[in-house]
Amino acid sequence: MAADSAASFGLLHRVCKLVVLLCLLHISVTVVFYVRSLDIRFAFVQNQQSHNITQPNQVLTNDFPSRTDPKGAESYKGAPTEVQQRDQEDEPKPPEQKTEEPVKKLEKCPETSPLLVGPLRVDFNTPVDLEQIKKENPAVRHGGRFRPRDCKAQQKVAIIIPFRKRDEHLRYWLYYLHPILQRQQLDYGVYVINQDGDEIFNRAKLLNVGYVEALKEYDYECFVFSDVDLIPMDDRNTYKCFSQPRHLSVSMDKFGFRLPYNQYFGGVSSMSKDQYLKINGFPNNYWGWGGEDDDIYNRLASKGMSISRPSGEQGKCRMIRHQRDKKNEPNPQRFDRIAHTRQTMAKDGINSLSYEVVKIEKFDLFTKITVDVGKP
Ligand SMILES: *[C@@H]1O[C@H](CO)[C@@H](O)[C@H](O)[C@H]1NC(C)=O
Ligand SMILES: [Mn+2]
Repeated sequence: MAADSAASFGLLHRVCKLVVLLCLLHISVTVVFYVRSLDIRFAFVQNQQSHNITQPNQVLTNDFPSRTDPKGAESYKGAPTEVQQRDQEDEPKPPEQKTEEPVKKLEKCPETSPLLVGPLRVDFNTPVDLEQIKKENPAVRHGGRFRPRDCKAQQKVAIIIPFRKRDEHLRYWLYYLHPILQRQQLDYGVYVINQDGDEIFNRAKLLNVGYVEALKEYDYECFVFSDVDLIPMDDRNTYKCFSQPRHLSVSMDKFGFRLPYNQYFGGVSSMSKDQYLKINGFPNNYWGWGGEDDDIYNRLASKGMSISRPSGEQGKCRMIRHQRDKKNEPNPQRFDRIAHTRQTMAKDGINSLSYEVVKIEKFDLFTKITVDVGKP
């Protein structure tokens, strides 16, 4: 009997010890997780990006084509002519230095341009040619520069387009965007940053180059980074900067007019000089397709910035369908890279950018800067 109870007491003792130990373990694990909760949340965000689960939604809403406002389509042709005629009168072909001078004696343009028309018809069925676009946009000056005649623009905007062998897309971009940007009353310039050679493509590095090269030419305060194949379907989606970095291509037809995921920052975005410098610009070492936009998002988030976006309605846009480019294969290192943005961003960015300008060409509707960005 005595031996029995001694044995069960011993067992109880051991069970109690085990329970206490488990409690301690539980508490320490809880504490560790609590302390690292920020990191975990961050990793979760990256996880969402790396999965990239959402596939392009092929379903187009039925009401999409009829959404086009006929009035909008009409004034689309009509609105700019007023601007054009005035410009033709006194400035046949101004030397481009003129743009560098500060605009004097002009009132600031209103916060919201009165020239906007709203939804636009966008399609890629009829080819467009540069001569035609030039004729339709006589107020656009050499090198793809424009500023409103009757008021001082709210912002000086450089539009940076990473590019290689997409001339047809560029023509559509110029055809649709020049009238829109003029109606938005921006003081803007269009910079096509053309990657020289046939090495693997580096979108983010080209964007960095565009930032530096545009600033050499004019005192830009805002930078819009746009893929060449994305066209906004509403001119109320103003290509300017906001108090937070802006994501403009928020509802692409390619993704069923939805954001593919909350942290998505690809396609078309804008940043002020300050915002851009705060994150040390963009990464230079994403060669090939994908991830560089997620890296940029991580940079912004790690500096405590948030993303500003237009409404889904105003943020609609269309992507010109195309095959995947040669020499722009998905980058197998991208998942690993975006997992370490916070560790790498201070060393990799505008402060480590190196490239060589091969050629600068001023066309009527844009400035083309061909650069050697090297290879991995
Ligand atoms: C995920 O997909 C988006 C949309 O196509 C793309 O922009 C982004 O770079 C992709 N990210 C990764 C890590 O592949
Ligand atoms: Mn594309």
